[in-house]
Amino acid sequence: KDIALLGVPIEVGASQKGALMGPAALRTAGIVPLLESLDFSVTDHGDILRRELTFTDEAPPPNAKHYREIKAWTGETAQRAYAMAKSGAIPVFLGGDHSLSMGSVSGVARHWHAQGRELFVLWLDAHADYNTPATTITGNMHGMSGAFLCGEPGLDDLLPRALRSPIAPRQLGLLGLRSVDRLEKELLGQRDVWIADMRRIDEFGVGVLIREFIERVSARNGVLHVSLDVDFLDPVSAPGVGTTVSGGATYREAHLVMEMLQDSGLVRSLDLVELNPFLDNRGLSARTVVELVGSLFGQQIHDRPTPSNAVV
Ligand code: DIR
Ligand code: MN
Ligand code: MN
Ligand code: MN
Repeated sequence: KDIALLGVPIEVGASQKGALMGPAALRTAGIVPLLESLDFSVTDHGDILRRELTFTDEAPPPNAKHYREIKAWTGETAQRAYAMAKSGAIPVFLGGDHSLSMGSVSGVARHWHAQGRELFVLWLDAHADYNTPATTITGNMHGMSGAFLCGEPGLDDLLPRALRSPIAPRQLGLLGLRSVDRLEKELLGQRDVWIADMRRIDEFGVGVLIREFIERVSARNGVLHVSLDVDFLDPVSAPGVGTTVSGGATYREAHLVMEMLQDSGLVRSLDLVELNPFLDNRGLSARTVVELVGSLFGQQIHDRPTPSNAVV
């Protein structure tokens, strides 16, 4: 059981500065000893360094702020993600804003594609992050990651073809939504993305919904990448994020999601993104996220036997 950690301190994908401190806060909150206590062998690869990135000087597409910088991060992150996944470890990406997932998911998807396995992506987020340069209001690229990964047009040169491995919209699941832009909603409505917004969570409960998504993955013998945006959580449990939206997942709902994902045995990689320690309350959000990581990787309140049939 190997876990490989990589810090990706990118912050220009979001409007607020400070997410570059996320990896340090997650380490301070004890992510390494926690994973070791769960019997993982953890290799911390440190952070990608901005000064080691290669910047191009092409003309950026319209409505994509800091395109050239994000392109540099995405290329490096995708290569590192591919190598980490290929090594057999579970890659965990410490963000950094959500634009980092354009690289992390591309890299792990390329690995699983080469193995003949479909990679599903569970996006835990208040936002859909399904904007393109044609639908975005803000131009912030952390709001475009999901659309990019599904091959939507507008950011076609962000990653060289050899490093790209788009997923089909039906391989993407969005859980926790409560803030979607008008044109973004229109685009999503035309795609086969699995969506459980807060309304569905309120009505059916998060357990029923996560089981539904897990069944979609196992029905295709897929594997799963989890992309956790801190704003998935209600700001009461996690105020340290640039775009808080009230009415989010409770502390216990989030843990149940993680516990059920662990039971599924499908999770092969993870992003922890948008943590902004500068906006936080004495490390509360970093500690909450690290506790969720514990549930995702096997920490139990009361030791249950390994479920004989994980999904039912
Ligand atoms: C908004 C907010 N939909 C945008 N997005 C995100 O800027 O595209 N906020 N991801 O965290
Ligand atoms: Mn996000
Ligand atoms: Mn968000
Ligand atoms: Mn975001």
